[in-house]
Order: sequence, then C-alpha cells, then structure tokens
Amino acid sequence: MTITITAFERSPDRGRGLARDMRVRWALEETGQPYDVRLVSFKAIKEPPHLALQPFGQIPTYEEDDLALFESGAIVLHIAERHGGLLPGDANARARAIAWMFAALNTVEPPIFDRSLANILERDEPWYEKRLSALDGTIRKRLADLSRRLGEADWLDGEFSAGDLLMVSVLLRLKASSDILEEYPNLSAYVARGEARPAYKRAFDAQLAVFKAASVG
Ligand SMILES: N[C@@H](CCC(=O)N[C@@H](CS)C(=O)NCC(=O)O)C(=O)O
Repeated sequence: MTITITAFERSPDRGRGLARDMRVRWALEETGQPYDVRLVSFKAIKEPPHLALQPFGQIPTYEEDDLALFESGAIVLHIAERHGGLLPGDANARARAIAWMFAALNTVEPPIFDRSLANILERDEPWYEKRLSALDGTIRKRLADLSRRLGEADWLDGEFSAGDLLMVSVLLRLKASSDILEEYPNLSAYVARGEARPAYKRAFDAQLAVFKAASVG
C-alpha cells in the first residue's frame, strides 16, 4: 500500500506550512504512515488528470491503492479512522473529536481564510478596511468562544486528536498574518503545543524542503 498525496511544487506560502497538504502530512506523520508526494503546478491542477482526482482543481489529493480522495478534512478523517493515534477508541469521545474536526473547518476556518484572501485580493479596494474589521470581529468572536471552551486544558477534548490537528492548522494561518491569536494566551499556547509535536515538525520540514529545492532549482 503506497500513499501518494499532492502538494504545490512552488507553494505561494513560501514553505510556511500554510498550504493544506501540511495537515495531511501531519496526520500521516502522527499515525506513522509513509507517503509519497507528487508535486504539481498551478497549471496542472486545472487540467483533466488532476481534475479527475480533485474536481475543484486544488491540492491536496490522496491516493492509496484504488482509493482516491480530495478535501483535506476528509483525507485527515480517513487517515484517522484507518490508523491509531488520532481518534479515541470510545465511541462518544470519537464522535466529539470528529465534531471538533468539523468545527475547525466549518466554523473557525472560514473567516480566517476569508481574511487571508482579502489581504491578498482586496487590499487596494475602497472597502478593504471595513471588510477587514468585520472579518476580525467574526474571528475574535470565534476565538473568544474557543478560548473559553479550551480553558486550561492541553487539547480540546482529552487526548490530542484529529480535531486538534485541524484546529491548530487553521489557527496557524491566522498566526501567520495577524496578531489576533496573541490576544488569547491559552490559544497561543495551544497552537505552540501543536507545533512542538515531533510529527508536526517532520511534516513542516518536509514541506519546507520542497520550497527550498524549488528555490534552488
Ligand atoms: N476545502 C479544500 C480546499 C483546498 C484548497 O483551497 N487548496 C488550495 C491550496 S491550500 C489550492 O489548491 N488552491 C488553488 C486553487 O484553488 O486554485 C480542502 O480542504 O482540501
């Protein structure tokens, strides 16, 4: 069984670990699964062979024997369900960990992602400041609620889970472009705990190596 994922040959984040292959790499590292990476260009992801794997022309994708998957959340869930280490054994705790995965991607990521997009695409627009301030308001609301729920705990619900992996991944995007996360010291410490995990570091180094190799080449 060989697992192959796709990642950008030249990631626009310049190796800062913000592209969504990072969360898949991290899940594979947490569960000790070896994997190959097929590097793709922005042009190639819009062409038929890649579109057959990812209908929206994006990375990451995941291939394993005759299974092909897209959507980073679905891929992380698949990895977590097949291999130990990312979901609790108890059925209710497992369901709660999966709820945190959805919360990360459905509730917390959207305003954070919209903010990073506005930063790139709308910076020169007359509405930019107003839009940024509205997005920051939504993000602060989400973070305040998350911070209250996390409290002094290390992870969102007991042991580290795929829910934490996705939540930390999402918060890292915010940390890369804003100081908002620092307003919530327990969330900053939560993200730092995620980044300190050996599996995170291995995944980060692997994606950074791709960027460095592309810069030399
Ligand atoms: N919801 C998708 C989003 C995937 C996504 O936005 N990928 C970005 C890189 S992080 C991409 O491929 N962007 C290129 C494009 O959309 O053209 C997932 O989680 O997999």
